[in-house]
Amino acid sequence: MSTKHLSKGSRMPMGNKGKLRLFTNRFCPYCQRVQLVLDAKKLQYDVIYVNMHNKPDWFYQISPLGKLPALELENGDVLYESLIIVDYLDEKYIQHPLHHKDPLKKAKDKILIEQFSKVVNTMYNMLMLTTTNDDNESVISDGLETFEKELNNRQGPFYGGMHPGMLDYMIWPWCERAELLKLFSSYFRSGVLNKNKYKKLMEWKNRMNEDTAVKKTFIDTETHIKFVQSHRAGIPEYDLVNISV
Ligand SMILES: N[C@@H](CCC(=O)N[C@@H](CS)C(=O)NCC(=O)O)C(=O)O
Repeated sequence: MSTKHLSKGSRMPMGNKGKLRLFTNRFCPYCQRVQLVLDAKKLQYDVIYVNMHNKPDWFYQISPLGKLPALELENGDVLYESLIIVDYLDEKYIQHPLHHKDPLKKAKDKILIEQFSKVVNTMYNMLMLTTTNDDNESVISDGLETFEKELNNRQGPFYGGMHPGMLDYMIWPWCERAELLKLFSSYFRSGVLNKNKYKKLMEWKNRMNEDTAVKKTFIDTETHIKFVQSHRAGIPEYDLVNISV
C-alpha cells in the first residue's frame, strides 16, 4: 500500500478482494469525513492516496468524475459523495452507530449538516480561492452561532450525546481548520473567533481533539497553513504529512 499520493504515470494499486478500499487525499476535508466514520466504526480498510492536482489516468476507472473520496466496497462496487458514503457505512455496519436511532433526531441532524455546507463553501472560497465577498465573514459567524446554540440545547458535550456522532464527525474537518481563518481574514484576527463567545464550541473542540478517530486523521494548523500556501501557489504539496500504515 502506497503512503504517498499517487500521480499520473503511477500504476493502479492491486485491490485486496473482500476489503474496503478508500481513495482519498490527506488534505481533502470530504475524504476526512469518510475516514473519521470508518475509524469511529472500527472498520478495516485499505487506503490509496491520490494526487488531485495530477490525477493518475487509472483513477477515472475507479471514480468516473475524478472526485474524491471514493470508497470501493468488498464486492468491487464504488461509492462517491462523502455524505452518501457515510450514511451507507452507518446503515451497513451496525457496530458503533453514529446516526440517532430516532428518525426525527436523525433528520434534524441531517438538516444541520446541510446548513453547514454554507460554511464549507465559504471556507473554501476564503482559504483556497481567496475570493473576497462581504458575506463570507457573516456566513461563518452565523454558522458558529447556530452550532453554539445547538450544543447548549443538547444533553451531552457532543452533538451525538456522550460520544461524537455523525453530526460531530461531519463538521469536524472544517473545525480542525478554523484557526486558518484568523490568518487569512482580518475580521477573524480581530477576535470574532473569540473563545468566550463560543464557549461550548471551544469545549467541544477540545474534547473532539481527544477522540481516537479524530486523532488518526488530525493535521496541525501549521501543516494546514503550509498546504494552503502551496495550493495557492499552484503546486499543492500533498505529501507534507508522514503517513504511518
Ligand atoms: N460533494 C463531494 C465533494 C468532494 C470534492 O469536492 N472533492 C474534491 C477534493 S477535496 C475533488 O474531488 N476535487 C477534484 C475535482 O473536482 O476534480 C463530497 O462530499 O464528496
